[in-house]
Amino acid sequence: MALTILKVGKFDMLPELEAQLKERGSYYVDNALSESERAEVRARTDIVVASGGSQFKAPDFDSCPNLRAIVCFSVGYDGIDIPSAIAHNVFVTHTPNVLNDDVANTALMLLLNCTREAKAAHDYIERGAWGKEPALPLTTSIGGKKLGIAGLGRIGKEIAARAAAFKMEIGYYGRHQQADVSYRYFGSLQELATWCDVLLLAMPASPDNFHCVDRTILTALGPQGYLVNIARGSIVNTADLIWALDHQIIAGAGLDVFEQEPGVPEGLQHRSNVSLLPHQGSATKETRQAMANLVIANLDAILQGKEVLTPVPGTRKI
Ligand code: 8YV
Repeated sequence: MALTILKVGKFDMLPELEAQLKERGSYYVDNALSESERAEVRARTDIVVASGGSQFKAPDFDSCPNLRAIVCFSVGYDGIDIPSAIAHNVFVTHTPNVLNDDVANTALMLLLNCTREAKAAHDYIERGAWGKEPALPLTTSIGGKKLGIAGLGRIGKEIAARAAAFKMEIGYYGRHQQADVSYRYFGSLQELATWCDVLLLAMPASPDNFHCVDRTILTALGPQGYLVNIARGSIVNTADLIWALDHQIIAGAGLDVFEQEPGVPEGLQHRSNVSLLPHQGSATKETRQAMANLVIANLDAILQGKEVLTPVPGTRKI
């Protein structure tokens, strides 16, 4: 029987990955199907291809009784109901490590863009202001400043290494202190926010950290402090962030991720101290290709009965 492969969630599928999926089975896009087509296709779906923003919950598992695997074209899998996957003996794979460098580079790009107000400087040139209007206001140096990383995992460590090269002092918060890490540890997000000049979010999203960056944390970060988020929009209470920017509770922000993607609230836009990216962390040709290769390597391992390369922790390996 030919394989049925279903893309779930709105994300940009790499054409090379789509072509390789089509070589392995009949390929469907969930949100392009009518309700009746969707029910019919889901009833015979073997493989779901998902991404960081895809949602796949208990009723979705029920609608796909033949599902063997969910292969994620992303490191994040916060929209997937992992306990249901385990209960249904479904493989779930993701793409860790291959995107660490580009996501860490994006974090530093946002950090420099917002502290040095790169957008305002670019606009100044483009409107012909250089030499005509007063010079731009002086900006903020990151050298010697304290970077507080919330979530010192694979990506957080790459960010720390880069920030150390920019002469920043590093501290981190996570559930546990890491024995092999010499950076200063903080036992709570609030203590980290109080200590640091830049609060950088690099942890996976979970129900536990929904909106954990709120008025209290932003107030602790303070009027000289910057927030950088390359993790997930759900971690930050957006209304509180807009309030903090409106009232100079913090100095600025660099954001790659948002609560309702695609889309950025007006209240975050058109500010010289806020740098915005439309979820570009892993969006280079090289990294997306490496992610696609890992998706296919995992899928082929599943189809050949071999151990998967990068299972989501706790899920089926063979
Ligand atoms: C992209 C990401 O959103 O890997 C993740 O978790 O958020 C990003 O790499 C995306 O999943 C690529 O399709």
